[in-house]
Amino acid sequence: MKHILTGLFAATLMVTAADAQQKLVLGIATTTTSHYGVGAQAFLKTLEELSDGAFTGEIAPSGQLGGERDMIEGLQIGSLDLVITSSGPLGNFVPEVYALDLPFLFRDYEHARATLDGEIGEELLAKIDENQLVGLAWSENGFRHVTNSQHAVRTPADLDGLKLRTMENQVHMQAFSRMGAAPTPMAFPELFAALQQGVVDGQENPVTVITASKFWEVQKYVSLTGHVYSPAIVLASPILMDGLSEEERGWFYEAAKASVAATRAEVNRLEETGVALMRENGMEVITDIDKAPFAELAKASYAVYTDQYGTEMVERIQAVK
Ligand code: EAX
Repeated sequence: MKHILTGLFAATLMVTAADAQQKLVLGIATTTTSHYGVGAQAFLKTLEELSDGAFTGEIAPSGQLGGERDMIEGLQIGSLDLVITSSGPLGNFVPEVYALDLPFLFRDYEHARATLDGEIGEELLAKIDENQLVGLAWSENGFRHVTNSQHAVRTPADLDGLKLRTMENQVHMQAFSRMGAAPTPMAFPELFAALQQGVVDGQENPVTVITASKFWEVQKYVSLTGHVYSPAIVLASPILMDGLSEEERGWFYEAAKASVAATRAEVNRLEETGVALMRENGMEVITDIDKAPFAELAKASYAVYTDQYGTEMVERIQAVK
């Protein structure tokens, strides 16, 4: 089904590419009303306005075109035009990006946004552009928290033996095995069913994703561990971008900026309202977490990045005010 759909979209693109008007497809793993959905709508609306209707687009939500790793591959082969994705699977394509996935690195949203909007963010976008992808702008998923169906998690000992779905990300897997869980990497579109069927006991995601995906239907406990900041990114297909004029490319970068602003505003809103929403839907929210013992164990995962690239980037990120 996935492949038939991708084929269909590719065929549509081939027809419309010859016309003056290009219809684009933008994929997201979450729903149309999620923070990415809001960002995707802002992207397409801004692009349509700037281009006077020459570029229009539609959103392929909820992993219809596959998981985030599949969609990134789709950009590289040109079966998909645009993706808003977490950085989760991106390190598999551009290992330098793992620097952003290190647990307990960013102090707060301000620190993360300043880093991504500054020279470090620019440098990493340039690295992405060297790997058959176009990084238009860093966006946001949010600080991630652990949810599960078994018991309240307050300490690393409470993670012991929990089968916990992680993203397909070496840093995250390493961090969770050090913290005591049994990490099971899995693409996001498979996650809800895996939780429902008890294939895994828990998962970790920001409030944005927990609420958009209604994880309260399959998870009782949420612990506000905030163990890692989860960047997102607006990515474009190099095959699409290479065929554009400089002016047109500029519109895509402008649209990405508008998308990031809309997504961050939605993250802010959900950070304020999300906990109440989770409680209203029956989740037990554990807020009094001592993060120090988690951080101490999780730090071992830094080696996934630093063994290859050293500690300089980590120190530069820590130094961002
Ligand atoms: O990007 O895979 C994940 O857990 C991501 O956080 C989610 O799909 C949003």
